[in-house]
Amino acid sequence: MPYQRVLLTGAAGNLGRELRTRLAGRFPTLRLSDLAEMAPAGPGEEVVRCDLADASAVAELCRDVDAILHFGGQATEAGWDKVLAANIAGAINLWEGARLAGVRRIVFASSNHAIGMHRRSTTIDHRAMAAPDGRYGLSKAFGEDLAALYAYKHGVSALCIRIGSSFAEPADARQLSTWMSFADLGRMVEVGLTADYTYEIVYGVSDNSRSFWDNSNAERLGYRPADSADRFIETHIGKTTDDPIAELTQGGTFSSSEFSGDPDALP
Ligand code: NAI
Ligand code: 15L
Repeated sequence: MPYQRVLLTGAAGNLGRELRTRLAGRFPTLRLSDLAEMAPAGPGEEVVRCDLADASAVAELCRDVDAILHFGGQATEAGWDKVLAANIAGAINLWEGARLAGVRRIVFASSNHAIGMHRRSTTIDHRAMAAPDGRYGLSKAFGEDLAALYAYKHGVSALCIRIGSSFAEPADARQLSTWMSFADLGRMVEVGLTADYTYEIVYGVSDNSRSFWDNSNAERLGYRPADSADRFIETHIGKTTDDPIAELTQGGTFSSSEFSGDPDALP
């Protein structure tokens, strides 16, 4: 059944602005939301400012929506107060608002930092255990479990995209493994909206030969990345950090920040 109204959270952010452009005209109505100011509504758009931490405002935001692209929230490591409000309370409010409004599907911008403590030398797939590399990563692992609860118990299907590094170009040697082009992000979101599934985890990554991840689950669902970080290998290869924990782990400096554990114990 086609979607009449799709909600995009985080619409003022880097990826939200990309998706807004790519999704223009794709649905009868695209409802755009963020805490921050957004460009005024164009044809087929609604713009609603809303704090994800405000449960009643989020419930209202979800009304008359068929599907949600949840990209809003704290997007890097931060203190518990920010992570708790934007990503944990915010996610609870969003999924509960979705359930109350009869939303059928949520495509969730999870992060590689949900599994960031895994070693780079281990190629992991969507079944790997969570190994968050900080408070932010933990909030994404929580969001994935919350999505499973609402998918299996309440019928709100969910695709959790563990996005690697989605920027215009890879910025360093690590991103030769983790980079996802904006166009491939758009392709993955399209899979999230249209494929037949109840609950799935995939990696948000382009077709990088140096990827840390086996993304066969995304391919099974229909994802066909067209870009690759490989054309930037010459630019970044060898430009590693002098941070051994960052170099050892998939999460990089998110993992090494505040690290006080045993490197030999890492998964
Ligand atoms: P961003 O920081 O540019 O965008 C996030 C947006 O969320 C901002 O516009 C911000 O105002 C909004 N926001 C923050 N707290 C909010 C709240 N309490 N209520 C409502 N809105 C709030 O980040 P970016 O790069 O666009 O990322 C988008 C999503 O994708 C985030 O959830 C991030 O965790 C996830 N992600 C992004 C990656 C990337 O490489 N860009 C990698 C992995 C995950
Ligand atoms: C993320 O989750 C962040 O949102 C983004 O800013 C990058 O740091 C990315 O991960 C990454 O791991 O490169």
